[in-house]
Amino acid sequence: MSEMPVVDTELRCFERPFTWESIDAVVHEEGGVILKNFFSSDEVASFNRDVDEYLIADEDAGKPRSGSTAYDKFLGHKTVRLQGLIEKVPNVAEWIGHPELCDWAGRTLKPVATSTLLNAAELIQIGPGEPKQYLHRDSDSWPMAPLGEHPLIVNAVVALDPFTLANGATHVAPGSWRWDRKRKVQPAEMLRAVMEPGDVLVFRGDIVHGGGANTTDVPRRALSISYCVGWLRTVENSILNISRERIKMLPKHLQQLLGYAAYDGSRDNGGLIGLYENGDPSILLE
Ligand SMILES: O=C(O)CCC(=O)C(=O)O
Ligand SMILES: [Fe+2]
Repeated sequence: MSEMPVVDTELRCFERPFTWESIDAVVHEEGGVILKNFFSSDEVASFNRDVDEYLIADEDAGKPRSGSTAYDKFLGHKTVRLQGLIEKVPNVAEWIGHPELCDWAGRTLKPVATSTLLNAAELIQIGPGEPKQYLHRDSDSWPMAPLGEHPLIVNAVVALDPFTLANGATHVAPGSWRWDRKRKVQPAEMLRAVMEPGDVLVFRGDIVHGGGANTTDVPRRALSISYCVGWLRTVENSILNISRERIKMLPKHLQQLLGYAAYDGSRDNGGLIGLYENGDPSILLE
């Protein structure tokens, strides 16, 4: 009989004062941690008010329409997903560009990239009756990319509602980037990210995870901010989703995160990519 791997029964939690060094080490080894009270209740309340306002104005917003039946099921027919968030919820720019989250992403991806892109910033509101999402790795978006010691993508899921076992708290399998892709997950290997609003689940995008079923009668809202290596095609096309006028108003590091920077691969004997007219696309923002 094969031996069952030993996993903790709960995801590790950190609360300020914490050191990013210890978080980096746990994320690298186990795959993810929860940062308690990372955003304040005032920040969450104000963010939620802006999202409510947007959703009231457009009841059909965020329905899956990928054109693929399987992918739409993955996105969730009872789930509201908003992209292009910087146009819809202005203050989200500060969360996406949060210096500590961006630095964490940059450090984690540094062994495999010299700069980072926003892969996607999505509001994910799992509605009542939504079944459990397919377990997946966010890195499955690039199925040809090998799983290795260092992830190509990292994700910060901010709880904007309480995350409970009943309303869809994210399922997470620590250590699972070390598994063969075909390996079936055992239920005992999955943990749940039970969180309070303002808590953030930070994780390597190559661990097996997925949104939970929402068996309650109210939605479960989250903001997922994923960052990837700067040489990858991103899930969300930020350059098309966010107008150049809006991007011009953002700080430089966010402009770069959204794609207005060439990727310089010369550190690794590579070239420059993402060019505009043979040069850096930031010229378009002048
Ligand atoms: O909403 C969640 O808890 C996770 C969703 C997720 O993993 C995804 O859509 O890629
Ligand atoms: Fe995911």
